[in-house]
Parts: sequence; C-alpha cells; structure tokens
Amino acid sequence: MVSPDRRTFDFVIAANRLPVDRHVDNDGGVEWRTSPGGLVTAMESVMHGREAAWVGWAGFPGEAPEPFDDDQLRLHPVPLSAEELRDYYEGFSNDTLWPLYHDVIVPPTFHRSWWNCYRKVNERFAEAVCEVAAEGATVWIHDYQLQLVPALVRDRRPDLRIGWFNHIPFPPVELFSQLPWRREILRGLLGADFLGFQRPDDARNFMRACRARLGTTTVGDRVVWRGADDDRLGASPRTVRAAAVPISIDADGLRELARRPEVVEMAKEMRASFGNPKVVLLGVDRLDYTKGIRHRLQAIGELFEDGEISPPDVTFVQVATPSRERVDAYRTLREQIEATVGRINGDFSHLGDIAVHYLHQTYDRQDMAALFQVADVMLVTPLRDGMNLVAKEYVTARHDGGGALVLSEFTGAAEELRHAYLCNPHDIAGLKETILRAVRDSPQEKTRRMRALRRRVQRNDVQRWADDFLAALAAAPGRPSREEATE
Ligand code: ADQ
Repeated sequence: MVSPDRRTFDFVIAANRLPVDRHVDNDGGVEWRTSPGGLVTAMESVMHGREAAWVGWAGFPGEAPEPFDDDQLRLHPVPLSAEELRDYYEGFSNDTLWPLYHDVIVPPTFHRSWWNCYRKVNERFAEAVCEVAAEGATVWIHDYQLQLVPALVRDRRPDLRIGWFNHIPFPPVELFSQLPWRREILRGLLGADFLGFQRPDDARNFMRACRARLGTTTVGDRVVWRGADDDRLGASPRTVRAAAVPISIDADGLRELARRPEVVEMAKEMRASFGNPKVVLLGVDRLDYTKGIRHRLQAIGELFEDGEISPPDVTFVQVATPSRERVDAYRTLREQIEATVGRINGDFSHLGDIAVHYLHQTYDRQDMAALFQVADVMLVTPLRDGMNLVAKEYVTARHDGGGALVLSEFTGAAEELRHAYLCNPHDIAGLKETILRAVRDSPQEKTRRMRALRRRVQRNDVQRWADDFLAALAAAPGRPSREEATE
C-alpha cells in the first residue's frame, strides 16, 4: 500500500465500512487486511482491472488515516468519533432504521439527536465522494446507513451518475410512515438515478412511500420527481428508476473452494467431532433478532421433546456470529438464545451425545465451505431478511448434490429459491413439519430440489448482480441534461 496523490476516479463506491481491517502488530506496525465480508467479494468482481475509489469508515473511532492505495483501489477513510458511532451507527442505523425496515420485529427507537448525527455523517460521506469522483463518474452508494448521500452528492455534483443499493428490505409504507424523518429519507434517495432493491416488493414499497409521503407520481418502475419549495434537490423534473436487482454470491469461487480435497477432508473431521450423527441440522447466522434463531430453537427443542429427533442420531449445530453487541436488543437476544440452548442440552443431551452445538464464533471461508458440507439439512429461518446469502452459499457448497434447504418465505432468497423447503417461521408446528420433511424425504426428491437450487444460484451469481446493477444505472433516464447540470 502506497501513499497516494489527490487523483480522482471514474468509479466510486461508498459504503459504511471500508473493505479492509486495520491490524496493529506487537511492534506497533500497521497492516491493512481485506475484511471477509460479502460486499468485498461482490465488489471485487466489479472492479477487477479498473481503478476505483472506496469511501468508508476505517473501523475505529477518532481521526481517520490519510487515503491510501490497495492495488488499484483507492481507500478513502471517513472519520467517525466515538459519539458519532454511537448516534449515527449504533443508534440511528441499527436501532432506528434496522428494526423499522425489518417489519418492526423489535420496536424502533426514535431520537432527534441520532437523526441529527445521521444527517451530519451522511454529509461527510457525500463530501468525501465528491472529493474523489472525477467529472462524470459513476458512484455506487450502499445501504441504509447512507440514504441521504444520493441527494447530498447530486446537490454538489450534478455531473455524476448516482446509484444506490439497499441490502435490507424496504418496509411497507404503513411501517415506513412511523419514521419522523420519512420525507427527508425519501428525498435523499431520490437524488439517485437508479435505486436497486433486493425484491420487486421492496421497490414497490419505496414507490408507494414516494406517492403517499411526497405526492410524487410513478410511471411503471419510475418515480417522477418535480421537487418542492422546501427542497434542495432543485425544481428540474427528474426521473428515478427503482427496481429489484437481487444480490448473490461468487458461486464459482465457493464451488472451487468447497471441492478442494483439504476442505472435503475438513468436513469429514467436523462431522466426526459432532459424533458422526446420521443427520446434522445446521443454522449459520449473524446473531440478530431478524434471523429467527429463537423460533428455530423452539421448533428444534419441541422436536427433541416429541421424540421425533434425538441425539446421537440427530444433532443441531448453530453457528452465531457475534454482532452489534453494544445495542441492547442484541445483548438480550444473546442471553435468551444461550439460556434456551442450555435448557435444551440440559434436557436432551447425554454424556458424549450433544443435542445442540452452539458456536458463538466467526469462521473463515474455508471452514464455512466445510461446515456447509456437513449439514444434511440447512435451516435458514429469518423473520425478515433482505436476501440471505447463507442460503445461496449452502446450496453452492454442496457440490456433491446432497443436502436439503429449509428456507423462510420472508427472505429475499425465497423469491428465487422456490425449490427449497419453504416455511413460515412464525408457525412453529408448520416449521417442525417442514424440518421433518426435509430430513425424511427420499434422496431422489432432495437431489431434484438441490439440483434446481444450485442451477439457479450458478446462473444468478454476484457477477450477474453487479453487471445488472451497473447496466440499469447506466441506462437510467434521470441524468440531468447538460443545461440542467450547468444551471
Ligand atoms: P447479513 O444480515 O449480514 O447481510 P447474510 O446475507 O446472511 O446476512 O450474510 C452473512 C454473511 O456472513 C454470509 O456470507 C455468511 O457466510 C457470513 N457468516 C455468517 N455467520 C458466519 C460465521 N460464524 N463465520 C463466518 N462467516 C459467517 C445483509 C442483509 C442480507 C443480505 C446481505 C447482502 O441483511 O439480507 O443478503 O446484506 O446484501
């Protein structure tokens, strides 16, 4: 990594986090390592061979490091103080917007001070984008933390082509309307040329919100924005397209990894470490209340109680990545889950035969590829989820064609993965039946379903997602004319 000049770039990504983590060794030496997150992998497939800048927070509070280069990627850190992290990130993003956009599974908290901070931080991101964007550049903004950035950038730089992608659901207008700052958020988003969502329903929810809350007209998948007196977007009419572009995974990369002999061997060892049961049920989630882990545990606990499943023949492995541990709702969730796991194991485990293996850890890609191959039945049961990449990773990692996927109807993934064993996680009786069906169906039926699922993910991989998004952004009608841009 070298110290950069003040160049500008034709392609700019803005996301809450930079795609690298800082590691400080014992001698105080600093090293930046690519973080393992999905967005990094997704963006790698867009950026190979092209120079680009990535604007985001570097992962620690206080002063931000100077911009630096990682290969062809310019990393442009945005500073966040400890208070801003609390109010913009943990507060407004994760305790207001996150629950509101996920069907109000827990009640959202509304604080004016959090909102003020969100606005301030969004302005900082917008300024950073404008600093690194070349004339006429394409800007791709990510997710719910940066919903004001599209309009803030457009205000400053009408020459740019601006896209935004929402990784989480966009809520029905009846829920969205609870937000005291609903109009400001909609106007922020309408600064973009193209808005990408996970599902057609999310795009439709957004357009309904624009009609209901801003009085805009919509034509097909386009919102016609004429501006308003109190609006800073300007009076020139603009057209903003909103459509579904479902995200996916690097299917080729994962399949290649999962096939490696050392990964196949690792899977065998993992299975042995669980006591070589006949059936392994697996859940892999960030520890988040949207993921339906409590409902899943209830169904599993009842199946043990009913005697339908029991160790050592059947074991359930729950991997739960630590997440947002400074937000109250997440701490409570962790306590509840750990208490439930303890209760189930107290009642149904015997010496050496564990009913529930609970792993509160993060694993690397190789471990995950092996773990998926151990799972005879994968349980993906969120109460609401923008997409859920775990479902797509699971079917891809099962290169042997085995396995079965139980998938909640309330995930974006269910829209595409129709051959999964679909379930409503709120219906515990139905969930139990679906799990048993996935365990007991004939191998032929399971193979048939998995083949269809694998084909689907193979065809619609992350490269396709990125290509589709960028093509839609390039073709979006909203670009202001030269006269508008220079007015
Ligand atoms: P997330 O809510 O984080 O993402 P998800 O799509 O499931 O959810 O992605 C999680 C990623 O983390 C997967 O790649 C998974 O393999 C990995 N992971 C989970 N547990 C892990 C562990 N213990 N160790 C290592 N890796 C682990 C948000 C939205 C989703 C949307 C994505 C992408 O909430 O709905 O699918 O963004 O748009």
